Amino acid sequence: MLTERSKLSKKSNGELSIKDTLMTKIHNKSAYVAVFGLGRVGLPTAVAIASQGYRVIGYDTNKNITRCVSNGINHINEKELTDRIKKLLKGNLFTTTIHANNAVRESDIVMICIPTPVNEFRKPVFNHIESVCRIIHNNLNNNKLILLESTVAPNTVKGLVLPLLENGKWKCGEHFLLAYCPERMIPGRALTEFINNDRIVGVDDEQSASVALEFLRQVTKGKISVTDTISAEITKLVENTFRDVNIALANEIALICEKLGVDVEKIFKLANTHPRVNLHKAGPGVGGPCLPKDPYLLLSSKQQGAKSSIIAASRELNDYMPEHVAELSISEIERTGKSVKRSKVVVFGVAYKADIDDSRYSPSEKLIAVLKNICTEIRVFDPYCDESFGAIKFNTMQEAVKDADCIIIVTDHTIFKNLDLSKIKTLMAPNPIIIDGRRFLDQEEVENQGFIYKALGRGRIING
Ligand code: SAJ
Repeated sequence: MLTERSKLSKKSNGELSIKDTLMTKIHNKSAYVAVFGLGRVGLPTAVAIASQGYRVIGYDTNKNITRCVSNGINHINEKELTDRIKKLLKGNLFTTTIHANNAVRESDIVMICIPTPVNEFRKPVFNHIESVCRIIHNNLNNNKLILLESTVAPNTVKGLVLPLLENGKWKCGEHFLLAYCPERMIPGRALTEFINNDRIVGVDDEQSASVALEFLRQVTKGKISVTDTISAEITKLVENTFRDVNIALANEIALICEKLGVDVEKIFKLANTHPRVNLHKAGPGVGGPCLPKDPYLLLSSKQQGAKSSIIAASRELNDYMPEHVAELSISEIERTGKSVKRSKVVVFGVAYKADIDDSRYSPSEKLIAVLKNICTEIRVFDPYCDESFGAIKFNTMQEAVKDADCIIIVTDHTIFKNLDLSKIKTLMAPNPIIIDGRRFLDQEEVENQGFIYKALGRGRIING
């Protein structure tokens, strides 16, 4: 056991090496952990680590979030999180601060869980990371392990984080250790996924490797693969780009199927019987804080002159999907002979995916923006989200559909799978339309109830 002092290596002046100092603190759980960013990644991360017996201090630039969390109020709709936060606050294992300097000074391990957006030109914005690195540099009062969890453009650790942390004063390996361990948790199951998922750790020196690995082993249960920092950065981006490109493929096939009068779902089911084919799902677009942005972080390293077209084309296609859903809706309204301008359209779902309250970069945002230019009254119904993207928000489905001409199912919330069609029909205006962005409903059943029905990726079925 490394905790035995006899086995600890000492520097020439008799002090313990940075590696052994941190290893000891990690083993006996006396290491204090600061988590920068208490969002959908940082908060579950802080809670998961504090639950393992480490003292965690959370910091967020948004003072409102810090205040809520310190009062046990969870701003994230995650199972278990609220109860755990209250318990940890009570047990003094988790505290928050509005003073970034203190958070660094009081900690042995600093975890960075902050956003890494792209700008209007789809280039990475580094100010958040730069600012945290400067704060750490200015408050490096003892040996620390710095763990970057945020998704970043290739070479951010070596080219930006490391120089900012050292900045002529400190040395990695001597005063601090540095590792990149991108998060892999899916919103909605963040706590469980933090603990159980396999992880990648990027490190460029042996000491950082040993200490980061040891810490992660203490707080997670999945398999950990160690590599260099740039490989870890690219791997993280590739994971989300893989998903985005595959969704784009599914969407492109859906558009083709619509034109050919077949059902994309049927085609995918047949194709997926091949042992090496596993198609993603076509839908009304790709949202969330990661997939719409991460492919651009990967492309931002294209200065090297690598030829690339699939990734950008996939992004464009996925970005086009909400527009396509708007086009489907408008053409169905026109077919009824109604005035599109005067039609009342209800968007079902503003969350970017099923059964969560997160509406960041949701396809509904663009869909509503397009429809608002054409129709006078756009309504939204989403029991999970407060957001309305400028449309009129209704709290019940009954109110939302009253006298409406068209419903558009955008989010794949489970509740939209089992709609009470006969009731909805009685509430809506004559010749009601349902545009099904998720192919949730059975065409025959919907049409038998007296609706006009159009599903994304499902042409007028002519061949069974
Ligand atoms: N979507 C489709 N078709 C599909 C799958 C998803 O249209 O077949 C849409 C969803 O409706 C949603 C969007 O894609 O709008 C993104 O959803 P998602 O579940 O693919 O991704 P996120 O952003 O919630 O989480 C992803 C995850 N990455 C991967 O699965 C590779 C998660 O593990 C990461 O931690 C997260 O990004 C992140 O933070 O990077």
